Amino acid sequence: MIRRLLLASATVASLALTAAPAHAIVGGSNAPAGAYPSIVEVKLAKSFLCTGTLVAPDWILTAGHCGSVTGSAVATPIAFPGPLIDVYIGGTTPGAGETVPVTRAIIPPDYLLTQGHDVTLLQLARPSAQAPTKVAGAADAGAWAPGTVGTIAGWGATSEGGDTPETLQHAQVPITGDDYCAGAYSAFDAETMVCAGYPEGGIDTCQGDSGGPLYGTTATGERRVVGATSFGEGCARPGKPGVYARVADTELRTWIASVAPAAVG
Ligand code: 4AZ
Repeated sequence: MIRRLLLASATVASLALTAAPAHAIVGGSNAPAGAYPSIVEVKLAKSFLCTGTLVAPDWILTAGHCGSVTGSAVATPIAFPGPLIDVYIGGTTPGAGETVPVTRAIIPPDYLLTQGHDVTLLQLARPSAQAPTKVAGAADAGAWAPGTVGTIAGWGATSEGGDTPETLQHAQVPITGDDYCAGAYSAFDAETMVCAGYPEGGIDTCQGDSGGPLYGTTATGERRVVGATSFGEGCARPGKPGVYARVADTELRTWIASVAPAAVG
């Protein structure tokens, strides 16, 4: 399991020195302006890049390892102070999205205990003017059933170990079965993780896409968030699908609803 955040010994002070080069989606294409009003570029301590989704007017969903000061090296619910988190909402070029101050980052208490629960909620000081995309509800399970094609979007590297893009990237990937993902990753947990990708690889999330959306479509054609980019072995490798926090299923959706009721439904 690789969450290459390079925050191993991170203190906030050392972050600026140790942060990884910002690395998008592999195998994607430029997103048209305005196509994803809810996509968020998340910058931690001015240097370290994640992606997120505006899930309610004043709440952004991102990865647990993006909100935690120790990153993925030592999972902890100690969150980054809000003022060290910059967010750019709904843009398609770097730094161009709407900026709104972050009040605080909230990490699920279970993030400490297990390898799952890789989510963080960022509370905004005021509502964003962009249109949020809510987390899918219990009635929307078809939106992320195995074989269903979801949409990934993000600001991360466009090749494994490569550079970040000048334009927001997006692509489509099929959601895999849980057994398939368990075979690919020994740490797979079917309550808090869901995988997506082609068996032959080629299209995937990558470093810097962490926390960003895996979007699904409801039976009535509405976009909903079904996953938050979490980890994977490399990017777009055959047999190694991307792993996403399973935000629309009971365990994580219940926590999200308890913190930000407006984010689900
Ligand atoms: C990362 O390092 C990362 N291929 C995110 C997603 C994937 C791999 C790595 C999935 O943030």
